Order: sequence, then C-alpha cells, then structure tokens
Amino acid sequence: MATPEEKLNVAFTKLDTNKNDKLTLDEIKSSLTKHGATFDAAQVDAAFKALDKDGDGALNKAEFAALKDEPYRSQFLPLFEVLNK
Ligand SMILES: [Ca+2]
Ligand SMILES: [Ca+2]
Repeated sequence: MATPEEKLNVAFTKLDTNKNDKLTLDEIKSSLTKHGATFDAAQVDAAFKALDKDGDGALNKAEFAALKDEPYRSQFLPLFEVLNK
C-alpha cells in the first residue's frame, strides 16, 4: 500500500509533462485529461491557487506535497488520486 507521499510523487511525475519539477495550471489540466480523469475545472483552479503558496504560478514538489495535509487532503486529493490508478 503506497503512502500518501508516494502517491503524490507518482501524481507529480505524471502531471509534470515537461519534467521541469514544476506544475503549471495548463500542465495539470491537460495531464488530467490525458489520463482520463474527470474533473471540475473550477475545482482544479481552486486547488492550484490554494497550493501555490509563493504565488509564482507554478507548483513545486513541496507545494504539491501539501496535498497530504488537511484541509487540502479531503478537499483536493481526490482530483489527483486518479493518477495512481
Ligand atoms: Ca512542468
Ligand atoms: Ca509556487
């Protein structure tokens, strides 16, 4: 059974299509679509804004890893769990 950290690492790697260790909003949306996820675009926008702590318009691994903590865990983690299937 994968730990939340491992799951997030898998999700991050799948989302980071250009492999620059940062996730942009476009990258997240197009990757979710490519992996067959159904999601609410407004929810992804909200997750992105909440997680982008330094406001640079991209999520680094540390920012993305906040998904393992409340309140993000219950609110946003299901959006990305599909990537672990
Ligand atoms: Ca990237
Ligand atoms: Ca950021």
